[in-house]
Amino acid sequence: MKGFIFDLDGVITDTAKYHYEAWRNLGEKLGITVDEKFNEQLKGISRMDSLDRILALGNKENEYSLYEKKQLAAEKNAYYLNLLQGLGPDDLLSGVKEFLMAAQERNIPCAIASASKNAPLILEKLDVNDYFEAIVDPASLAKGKPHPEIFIRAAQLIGIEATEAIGFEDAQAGVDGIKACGMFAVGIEVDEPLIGVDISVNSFCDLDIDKLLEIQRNRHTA
Ligand code: G16
Ligand code: MG
Repeated sequence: MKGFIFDLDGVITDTAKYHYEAWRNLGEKLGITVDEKFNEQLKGISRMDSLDRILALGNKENEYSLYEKKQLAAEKNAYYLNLLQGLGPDDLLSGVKEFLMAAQERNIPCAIASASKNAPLILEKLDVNDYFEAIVDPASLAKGKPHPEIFIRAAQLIGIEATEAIGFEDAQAGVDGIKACGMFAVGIEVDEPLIGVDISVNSFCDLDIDKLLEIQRNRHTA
């Protein structure tokens, strides 16, 4: 048994840049500079936790009530959703569609393990819903990435052990979660190097599905 577990933002599509733009915009309003380097720490982190990190960056963590924070998070999400308006199948990252088709041909189940509450909407816009047997609902989780819960849940949903799955991530928090449950980690590295991955590539174009499965098999029996 095997299966593939994908992060969404930065792996299936480049919505990571829209998250960054939306947080930067909110940061400007609050007088907090969210730069590209700091943004790396927000990748894979839930909406409210990201907001908490930004407020802490500006030493403003005690300035807002929970109600106000929820409003700020909703404001960021509205800005983000606006940026997503034109999203379509052409926005799949290179090689993703071919990889998903190859998985389907081999009857390898695929699941989404994304911290994003917008994941179902994004998958629908990209027209790739049919390739996934399961999407973890991040609202159902006790802990976010880097905790492994989301990856363990994704494996359960497709009926395999975490150690049988291959996880794909672009963020350090996600890679840490994948490795914490003994899963094989493929890093999609664009800017920052990812620590602890089993394999790293720039895009799915660099991945041969059969070779990947062989490497994972050998790792297991080694
Ligand atoms: C993504 C992004 C994060 C974002 C989080 C929550 O996670 O990487 O930057 O804060 O989802 O997204 P939303 O506000 O849409 O619920 P992932 O796990 O897909 O990389
Ligand atoms: Mg990501």
